[in-house]
Amino acid sequence: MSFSKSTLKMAALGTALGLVFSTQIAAAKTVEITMHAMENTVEIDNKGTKYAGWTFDGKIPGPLVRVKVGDIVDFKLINDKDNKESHSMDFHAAQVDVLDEFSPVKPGETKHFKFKVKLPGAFLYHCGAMPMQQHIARGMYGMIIVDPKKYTKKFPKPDREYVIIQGQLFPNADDDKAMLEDKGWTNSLINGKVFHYDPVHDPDASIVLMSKPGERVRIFYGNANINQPIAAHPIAGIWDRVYPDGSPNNVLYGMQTYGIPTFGSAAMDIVSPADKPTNNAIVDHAMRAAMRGAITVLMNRPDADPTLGKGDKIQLQ
Ligand SMILES: [Cu+2]
Repeated sequence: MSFSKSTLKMAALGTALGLVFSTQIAAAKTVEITMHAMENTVEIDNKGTKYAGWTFDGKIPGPLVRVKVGDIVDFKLINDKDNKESHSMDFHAAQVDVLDEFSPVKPGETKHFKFKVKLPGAFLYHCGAMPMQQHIARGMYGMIIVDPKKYTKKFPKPDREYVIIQGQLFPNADDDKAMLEDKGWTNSLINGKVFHYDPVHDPDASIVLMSKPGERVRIFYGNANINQPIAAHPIAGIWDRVYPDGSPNNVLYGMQTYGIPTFGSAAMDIVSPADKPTNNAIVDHAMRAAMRGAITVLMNRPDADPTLGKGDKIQLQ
């Protein structure tokens, strides 16, 4: 028995490629993420009203994913076998093949794919299974923040960070045709709940965003509406800087209101006066959204909870 020259050559080439490949993998950090597509009941307001949601990992929004430029995301989507629907994952931070990585996964099946994050920003992710507007409206969205390798003068490290993802509540969860036309929605959802962080408009609200006077607070604001843009404004303040799509490469200064398109985002910095306690209300200044739940209170006071807006308290539940 003997190996032909070409077989040996192939084997040698394979070894060489293997070495190059493993060196590349070793240089980048691989971040393993597993999510379950779930068809589960969620609470869509502060008093616990139930809704037939479709979710990533059981909540609206899905888990906050945070990686750094250059990392490799090793992702598994498990569609639980008791589900009725196919689901999928569309990461806006990925540059892949819509017909491959983002394709629908049947109940009981798992999709596994990897991608390298090449650009910094605050990207949304969502289910792309049809009817897509229904999978989004019922709650299948979230954010992946891709941090730059370094903070800079143009994009300084903030003192606190918060994620706000705004969506819409369609009480009739089965009417995907109405959803498509924005018919029948009753409320705006902020991280899955009406007036989630606004005790001024909802006495049942128990959480607010907090900072100390003078701190730089960075709001990563994502738009998970079906069709409507968001007019993001900090009442009683001015955005010190706005980074469209959360990218350090895009910077605007001194903005009153910034428009965020559907399934786009912005990172927006607010710095409150350092000499006194104040409050801001971060609103979607489109009144149809604000009055239906899209108001978030940011309290700036010396005794602000030091744990809020850091670590795992960035997307508050
Ligand atoms: Cu889905």
